Amino acid sequence: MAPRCVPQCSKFKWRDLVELSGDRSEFSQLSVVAHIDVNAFFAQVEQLRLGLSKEDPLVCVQWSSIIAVSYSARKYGINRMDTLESALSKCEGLKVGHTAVFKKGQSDWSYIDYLPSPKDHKVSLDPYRRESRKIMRIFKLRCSKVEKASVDESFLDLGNVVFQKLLELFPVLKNSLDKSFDDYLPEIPEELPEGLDFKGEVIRCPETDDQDGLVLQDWDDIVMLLASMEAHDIRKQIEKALDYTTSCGIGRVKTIAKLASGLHKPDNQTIIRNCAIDNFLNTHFKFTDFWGIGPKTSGIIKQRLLVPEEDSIGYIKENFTQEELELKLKDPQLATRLYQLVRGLYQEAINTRIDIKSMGSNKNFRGKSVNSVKDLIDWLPVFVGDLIQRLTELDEEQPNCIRRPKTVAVHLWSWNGAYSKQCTVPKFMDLFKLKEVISHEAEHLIKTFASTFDNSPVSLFPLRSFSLNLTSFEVISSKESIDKFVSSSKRNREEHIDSLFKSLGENTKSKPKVEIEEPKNGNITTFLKTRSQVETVTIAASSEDPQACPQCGSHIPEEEMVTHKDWHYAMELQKQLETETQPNNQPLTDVNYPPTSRKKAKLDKNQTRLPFFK
Ligand code: DCP
Ligand code: CA
Repeated sequence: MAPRCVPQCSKFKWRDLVELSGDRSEFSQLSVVAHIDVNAFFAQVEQLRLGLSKEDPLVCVQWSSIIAVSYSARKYGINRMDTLESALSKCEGLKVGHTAVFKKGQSDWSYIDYLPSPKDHKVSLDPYRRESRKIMRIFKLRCSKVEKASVDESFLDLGNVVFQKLLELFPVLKNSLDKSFDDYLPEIPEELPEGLDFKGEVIRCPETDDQDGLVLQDWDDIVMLLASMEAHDIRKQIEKALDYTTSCGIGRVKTIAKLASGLHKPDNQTIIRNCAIDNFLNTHFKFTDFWGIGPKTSGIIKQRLLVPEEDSIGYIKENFTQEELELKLKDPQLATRLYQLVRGLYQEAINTRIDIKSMGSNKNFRGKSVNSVKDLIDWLPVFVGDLIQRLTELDEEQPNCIRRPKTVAVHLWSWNGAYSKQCTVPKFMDLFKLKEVISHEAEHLIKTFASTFDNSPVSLFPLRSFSLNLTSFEVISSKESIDKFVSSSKRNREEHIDSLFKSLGENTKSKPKVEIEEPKNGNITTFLKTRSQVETVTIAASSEDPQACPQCGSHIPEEEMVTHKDWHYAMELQKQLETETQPNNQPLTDVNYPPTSRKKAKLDKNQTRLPFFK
């Protein structure tokens, strides 16, 4: 039954409405956010890859562990805790899709038509990330602000699009040229325009809804109704274009939308009007269900507020003012957050940028499968390939904000302990160059480190686990997009490096004839001699002279350090070229940089007239 309008004097001002159209619409009093989560994500990807229907029960596995269960398989009582064996015993016709894998020694993943062994394979999640990016593209076409929360979850700020719809559909809003920001909005009309109705499951509000159905009283109810139609449309577009079903929650803030999206799964959406927030939270959740309240924080809250197991949200809401929460919790920030969370008022920004700080590729090894330096180095292409793939994705996702790591680190876990070693790398824009440098540095770090065990009674092998990490990511602005070799404003150095990489790509043993300018105070002989003692030099140098080069120990003025380090790189690469046969890699093309995204008009707080009707 369509909802009825029972207009009340609006609680909202024109300012609230106008803010819905701006850059920070998620902070408007009329804000509306959707959380969309793909159903049994990896299982749906595997179902499509294998040409199966949604009715075919399927599990996605990693070795013999189940990592995703299709909804048709869930009907047989299969869940992630099952082993593959127990799942097969619950459902005879169960289909099994194994994730894609890298094979030892190879930098590209593939699907193989047998159950791969973890002994010589590593799982690749790249296929799922690719599908995730396709979904993201649709979100971004439909909505100006999208936050990727995980591989299959996103928050969409629907404020802007709902604002447009409000103006299109409600003349009472459009024809109010003489209003000021601090005037209250008019009452909602008594009749909704034709065709408007909620899409999905609407949580009831005991105070306003009655036996005849849902009641709309103010503009926030209409905002939610329009948002539900929009979210439904976006989800159906995803299903039509990509064949994935999703679940969705719609509410005033991210935490409410997130909790709501899990309520009706699969392929459905749940709408929480502001008037229904209390009923929704009290009926279905505890305060520990809120996103961002981890075990440690919840422990503190439980202990200091003596929260009962049942109705914890209602208890906190009814028994503590904000000041009392501050006094009891002794943490004003947490007190404010909790106060707002239990009322569904906790407004958070929709973060459209991924602020990556580090990236790792790791693997646990079985038995004695990695029993020597050579065994480990044979695995390197897999780790490097995995990381370069993810850097490529990062560039694609945020072409205006290219990030590169400053540091490469290797972490090795043997039966005797855990060890780490790291070094800095130049921030190459060109991922082909970066790939070569990472491979080279990782190999060098491993060899240097393993050599310290040469005369030791303790053995590094067999290795239990290994991780290659890229850390200290920094944004390279489009202005700075030329590799560091250029930023040192020494063109000959750039040409030199380019020629080095060209020869790497051409699989030639010929030595490029290049002149390298010797940096001030630099000493190549010292460097080459101390090459295997990089770490020792770093520690010794840094304790005595903060401006010592970590590689050769020479004192270098701060402003010349980058140039100096670049020089080391050039020397290293040249040395490597002289001694090794290089793989036949073709250089990747550089990433493109589209112009900055379109700007939206900001609401000027001093402005008193409404700009959008002009
Ligand atoms: N995943 C995983 N290991 C886990 C949890 C999840 O590899 N322990 C992967 C597989 C999932 C995907 O992440 O498909 C998304 O995780 P979700 O928690 O969203 O679970 P699903 O999408 O599989 O199911 P649901 O429909 O309940 O969201
Ligand atoms: Ca999911």
